[in-house]
Parts: sequence; structure tokens; C-alpha cells
Amino acid sequence: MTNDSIRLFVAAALPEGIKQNLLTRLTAFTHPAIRFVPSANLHLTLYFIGNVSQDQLPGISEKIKTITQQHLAFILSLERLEPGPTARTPRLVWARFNVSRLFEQLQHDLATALAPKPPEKQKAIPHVTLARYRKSEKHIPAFAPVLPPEQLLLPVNEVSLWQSELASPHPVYSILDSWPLLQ
Ligand code: 2AM
Repeated sequence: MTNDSIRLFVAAALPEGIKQNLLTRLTAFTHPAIRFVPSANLHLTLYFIGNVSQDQLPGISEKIKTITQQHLAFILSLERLEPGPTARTPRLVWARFNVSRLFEQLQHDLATALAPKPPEKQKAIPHVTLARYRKSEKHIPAFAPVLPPEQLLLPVNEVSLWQSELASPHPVYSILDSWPLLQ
């Protein structure tokens, strides 16, 4: 990639109250090799684009805008906090939300429009990544899932394009643009 490349992903920003609610439950996962995601970086993952050149940005934004004009806003309900349960995600702790037809359709259409190759067949799980294990950690502990004591609802009213700048100890994210979903 050239110097003018940028790393992008599509995600929904979270209300401050939801972030705080999720973070207070994370103490169950305390471990020397775990790093909690800073509050400013928390988001509902929709689609990871990866590195693209600056001149692709207007086209990408236009595609996301068109998709958001065709999809309804939705509300997700928190199911549990748990270690990433799939072979792809064992090194994460995430907050997993309920399966939602509206989320799946939005995620599928973003992947179809933005992917350089056909999207994975595997369905995307609605989640917020809360913590990651250090890459050097070989032994990932078997934490039990944490269930929310009461219902926690996450309204998803808009979709944002985020830039990720890799940094230590955490990447720095910034929102480049946002588009409302249909009400
Ligand atoms: P994750 O939280 O489930 O890992 C920025 O990294 C965002 O893009 C995160 O929401 C992350 O999802 C998502 N993402 C998906 N695939 C990724 C990849 N291969 N590398 C980095 N981030 C990825």
C-alpha cells in the first residue's frame, strides 16, 4: 500500500450509557493478558473494509450512503458478554446481541457492495468487541459468559464510516462520515 492508503471499517457508534453499562460488566474477565478496548473505540461492528487508497473514499462513502437509504433503523438486545466463541474470534471478549433480520440484511448489503471478493457465507454476529488478549498470550482462559441482569437495548439509527490508525496500545479511530437509517 502507498503512503496515501487509509484503513477503514463500517460500524455503528454507541450511546454513552450503553458503553458504560457494558464496561461495568467486564470485571468478570480480568486477566493479566487482557486489554480492555477504550470507551472511545467501542462500536457495533458492521463491515471491515481494510486498507484502501484515499481516492477510493468518495466511492465508498457513496455506496454506504445508498445502502443506508434502503435500510430501516433497528434495536438490538444484549444477550451476553463472552469470549469470542468462534474459531476466528477466540482472542476477544465481546458483547453479543440477538440475531436480527434487519442487522443481517444491512451487514450483507454492506459486504456485497464493499467487498473486493464475494462476502463470506458465514452469518455475521452482532457484537461489540470489549477486550482483546495480547498476541503473545498462548493460554486463553475459559471464562463463563456473563448474562445481563436486566434487558439492555441498543438502538441503531445510523451507520458511520470509521478510519483506524494503528497505534500502541490501541488503534486510534475517527468517524469520517455518518448516514441515518430509515425511520
Ligand atoms: P472485531 O471487533 O470483531 O474484531 C476495526 O478493527 C473493526 O473492524 C472491528 O470492528 C473489527 O471487528 C473489524 N474487523 C473485522 N475483520 C477485521 C480484520 N481482519 N482486521 C481488523 N479488524 C477487523
